[in-house]
Amino acid sequence: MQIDIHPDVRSALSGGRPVVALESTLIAHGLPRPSNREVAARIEDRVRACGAQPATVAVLDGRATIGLDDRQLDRIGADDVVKLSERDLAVAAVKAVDGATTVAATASLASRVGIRVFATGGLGGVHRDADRSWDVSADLTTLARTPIVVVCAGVKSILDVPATLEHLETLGVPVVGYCSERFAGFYLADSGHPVPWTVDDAPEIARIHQAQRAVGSSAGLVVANPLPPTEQLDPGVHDDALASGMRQAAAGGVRGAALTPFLLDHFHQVTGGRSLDVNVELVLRNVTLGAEIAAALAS
Ligand code: PSU
Ligand code: MN
Repeated sequence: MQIDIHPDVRSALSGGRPVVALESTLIAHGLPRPSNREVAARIEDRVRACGAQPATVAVLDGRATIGLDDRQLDRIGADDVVKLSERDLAVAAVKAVDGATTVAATASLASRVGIRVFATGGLGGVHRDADRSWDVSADLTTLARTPIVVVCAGVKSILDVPATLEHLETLGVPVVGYCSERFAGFYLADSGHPVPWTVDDAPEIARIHQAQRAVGSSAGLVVANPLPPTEQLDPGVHDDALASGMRQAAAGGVRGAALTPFLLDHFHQVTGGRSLDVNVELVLRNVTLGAEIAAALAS
């Protein structure tokens, strides 16, 4: 697959300066239009304000693109963009389509060009009905063989969180909580589950990433960065929105790749936009930490 690297990203990488990869599925399918485009800009601006180079990843005309200019961000924020996981990249290349990359596809492409830190909202994971649907996000299997730090607010609360944590353990992907003993619950500060390890600062995370290489691991590192309780979605509102969203998805036969965008949109509607504010806030916090980790790795 042809990989185009934005000149600013290329010079940051060759100069050993901090770079933070960002995913485009979050923009294209995780946030409502048209505010998604403005949020994409805010996320990139935050990375720059923290002294790092943003590298939003997408597929444009079938070419993997690492670092997007304004017009390319417009294309990702528009209507007719498909959702590409890692397995779709080769097909998308041959069909020369525009596509937004998931955590799996973004991590894979970013790592391939030497980016070591990636910040996003929530990872994909094991869905609640996975015992019947087999719906387990490729985000997990990709992270098992992709040496990149992924800063997230845990996994989407629509998933089976304990099953996802178990699966990450099986796959050999370490999970650390940033300044917290609790695994972040995406819209909520606490998913209700503990993390195996707690880390206190960005340099420690950078050292763990390096130590993984030293012990011969090619796995990623999940850094769960919980919202402070004051910033989270009201837990009661959250649980009601989740229950009604799951019912509607089941009734409408929504499943597979369409389920995440459907449920996120449902949350945005039933919370009157509050979930969107929380979603944006948690991504901004994650990219801030991502920039600190990238700086620690660069120094
Ligand atoms: N979390 C969000 N919004 C999103 C996603 C995660 O808050 O849009 C996306 C990510 O791109 C993640 C993908 O990789 O959902 C997982 O999709 P699936 O469950 O179909 O693998
Ligand atoms: Mn899935």
